[in-house]
Amino acid sequence: MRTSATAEKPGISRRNVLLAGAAAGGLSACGMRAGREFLSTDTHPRGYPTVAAVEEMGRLLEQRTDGRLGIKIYAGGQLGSEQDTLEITVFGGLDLNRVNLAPLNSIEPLTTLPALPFLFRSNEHMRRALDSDIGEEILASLEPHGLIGLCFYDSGDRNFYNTRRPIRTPADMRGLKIRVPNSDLYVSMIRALGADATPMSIAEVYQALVQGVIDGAENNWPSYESGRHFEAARYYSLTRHVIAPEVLVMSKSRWDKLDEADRALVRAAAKESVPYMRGLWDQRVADARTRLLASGIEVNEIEDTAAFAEAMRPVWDRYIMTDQARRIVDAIVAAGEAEG
Ligand code: GTR
Repeated sequence: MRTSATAEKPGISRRNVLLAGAAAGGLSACGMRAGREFLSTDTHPRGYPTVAAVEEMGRLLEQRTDGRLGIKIYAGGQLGSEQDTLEITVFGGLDLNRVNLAPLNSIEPLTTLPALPFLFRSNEHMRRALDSDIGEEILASLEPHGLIGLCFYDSGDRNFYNTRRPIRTPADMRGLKIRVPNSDLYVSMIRALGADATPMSIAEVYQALVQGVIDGAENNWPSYESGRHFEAARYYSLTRHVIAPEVLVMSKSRWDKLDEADRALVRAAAKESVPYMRGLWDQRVADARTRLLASGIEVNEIEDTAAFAEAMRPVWDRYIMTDQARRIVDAIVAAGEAEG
């Protein structure tokens, strides 16, 4: 289990080269890469909105090509962490990958911007900003890294949960060991609140909570529920500090082998899966919230979210380093102000 406070830098480890080989070779040996069935992976299990959205995209592709194109999904993190499967995707061992923005942060700096703390005012604000040219610009920034950004999906708001106490003010965070995704941006956010950041894959969080390796983590209602983290960490505090999206990427090596017509089909099916996902997402958040409240967890609203925003604000300066980044952040903020 990784417990260092700095997120692991990208790089192609020997282990991941082996994993990539196993994924590409092993899956093709089983005949699963026959035809044009794209292989996709997701850390979430079947039934989770991100998985259902990619299934919908596959259904659209099959329908529009009489079964010539389709998608096979390895759900539930069975092929490894998001960081590992991203490397496999870059190598071409996987065709599609649905990840959070966090594991892309160390690959492409522009992906940190939508994950800046207290940037989006609401889910609506995020949807509107990323449906515009800004979203396309961030997706396109992945191409030099061997990935084609196809679309963003919802991830709702991330809140802190822990085994010790309700978080009401930034001072309540002091000294807590908080798991974060493998991203320096998240490490910086936690440190800005005076807590200790522990990057690790989401698959390890439940055990780490139970064993007391960490005191808490942060995530949206559906992930807090589906990872069963609520069983170990009963205090869920609605800081809503990040409203960053999920993203669906395709391996550029696979993309380069598609002709123009198939690329257009893939792009269109991905875009059309977005409104479908949004409907499922809103329902899933409401259902997860209802079930979690009924399970007896202790939930608290934050009276003064500005205190958290202020404490985390220095993180913005650290990650807005270029004119392009400043322009994107300004445009996102303006889209929120237009919302009123
Ligand atoms: C979830 C997200 C996952 C994963 C996870 C995490 O909200 O859907 O893709 O990134 O958070 O915290 O690792």
